[in-house]
Amino acid sequence: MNPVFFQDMPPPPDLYAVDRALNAELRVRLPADVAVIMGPRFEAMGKATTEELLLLGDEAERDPPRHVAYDPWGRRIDELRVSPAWKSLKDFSARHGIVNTGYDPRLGAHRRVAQAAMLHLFGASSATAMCPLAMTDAAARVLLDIAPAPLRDRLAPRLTSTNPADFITSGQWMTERTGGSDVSGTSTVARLVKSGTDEGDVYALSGVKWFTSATTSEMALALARIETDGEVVEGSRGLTLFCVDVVREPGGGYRGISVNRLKDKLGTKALPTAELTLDGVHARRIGEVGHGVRSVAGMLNVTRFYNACAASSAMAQAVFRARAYAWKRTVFGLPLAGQPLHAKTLDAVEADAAGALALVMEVAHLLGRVEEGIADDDEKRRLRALIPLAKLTTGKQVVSCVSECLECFGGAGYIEDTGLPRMLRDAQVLPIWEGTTNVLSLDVLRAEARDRGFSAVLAHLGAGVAALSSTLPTEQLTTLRDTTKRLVKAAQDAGAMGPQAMEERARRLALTTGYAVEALLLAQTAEKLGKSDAVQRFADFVDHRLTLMI
Ligand code: UCC
Repeated sequence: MNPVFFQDMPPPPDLYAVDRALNAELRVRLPADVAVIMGPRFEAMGKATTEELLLLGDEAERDPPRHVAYDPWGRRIDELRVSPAWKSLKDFSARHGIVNTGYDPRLGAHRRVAQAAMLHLFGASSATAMCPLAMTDAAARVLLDIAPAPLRDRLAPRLTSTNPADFITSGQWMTERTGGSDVSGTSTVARLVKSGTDEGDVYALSGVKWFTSATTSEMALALARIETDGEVVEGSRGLTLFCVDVVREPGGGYRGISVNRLKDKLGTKALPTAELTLDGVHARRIGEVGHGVRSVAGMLNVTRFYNACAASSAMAQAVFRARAYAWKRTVFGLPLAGQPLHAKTLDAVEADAAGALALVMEVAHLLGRVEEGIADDDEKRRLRALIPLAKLTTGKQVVSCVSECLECFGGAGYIEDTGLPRMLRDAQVLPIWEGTTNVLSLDVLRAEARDRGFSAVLAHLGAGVAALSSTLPTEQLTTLRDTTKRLVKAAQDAGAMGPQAMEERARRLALTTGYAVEALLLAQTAEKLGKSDAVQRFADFVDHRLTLMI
């Protein structure tokens, strides 16, 4: 035996090459003409995650942003100093068309599926550069949908550009000290400066924004309360959506904005997240006065979709790192991968990641159809409920899955310079921002009350499960059928008991629905492909998420 033993870390995985669940999704979801366009781009992105992107991400994490409030002579400059790698990540994402893919007319209704695959490859290696891209994509969506044409035409092409010299990113300034979930307490006021300009009415915004992620962006969408003759309308019905151009003054500092401080966060260290004081910064109104929440909903739908993509990406990355390690690591005379209990654990987390990806892809499929204008009413209603369901379900999955994968490394999973603990810290933000598990469970109830969205998801689930063939493994098929029956009954019982009972049960109903839909999607893919690994993922997923402990 070698007297000196050193364990090597396996190289990071190229998910395009190793992730069989991704491969299966692309095969069943993308038609040949779209696959021809996207194939080389997926390949390039997969390769980049083991080379260029890997280096940029690590460098951005090593050199986190700093806030320099004053210059040596006491002038307020408010510089947010980010690493060169962080800037290169922005260029990289423009060149690879991360946002642009969601707007590429050549991809038709498949654009969001293609984009979800890009995000699945990119996200976990991006040092959270995916966060500004989520907000950028969301801002483009809102501008295209509701902004005055000249404003839309000035900004949307830049937000979706593939040219790094043109590409800009957007922030999202909603959260104030009164809360991120309940925006009704927003105290930022907007005072009219000039009405009737080409790009819309200009207002001056004043207030404190408590969380502004990606504060180095060139623009932001912000909620504020219009003040007329010193009066405002309280509550969320008094909110309006604005588009802020973030402008640097020639002598330093931002025009009408000061940076109070950068947040000291648990993770997402490369991402500058700041507290800002707005002091009369100019902004254009977009959307109707007093309909800020409804105007911002289109933005939330896109950022929540990205959030779910980030979760599936982190899960897959963690799983395939743990798998690669299990082949390298020998204990008790055998590679870990050859030990039954460890192998079973890896199968379970791989199936969990596959389930999350399947749900992401279903949302992407529906989102693409809605944006292309070809979705029917049932698809629109399902999408309305599936977005919060996907965000909340994958947000819970990613934390437990990444934690399990770290455990697969033993003590090394707890050691900073292996890079593994960072994955867990970064995963923990995903159930929090863009709506916590509880807030999104309540949003599912809102989707039901207004659009019968939850009913549409349950009806689709019931019909899908009933149509599954008995060629799938009997035990797991029976478990999925039983779960679906119990879920539908629990939803009906809660509905009959009234609003309070419904709220109390919203989280359990939402999570059970999320897992059941994932199981159904895995089963449908297994049936379509008839491949043993896809069937096994369905069975492992049901055992992991739907079967009681014993
Ligand atoms: O900003 C943050 C950090 C940024 C980081 C970005 C990361 C991106 C991901 C990165 C991936 C790597 S964190 C802040 C996040 N904050 C939130 O997500 C807000 C969470 N809270 C909610 O979602 C609440 O449910 C609220 C704020 C929407 C509730 O407000 P209201 O005023 O009580 O809402 P209402 O009255 O129920 O709804 C007002 C209108 C209604 O339409 P109308 O006016 O026609 O009756 C609703 O139907 O808005 C509509 N609406 C929606 N429509 C509300 N929510 C939605 C929705 N989700 N979709 C469609």
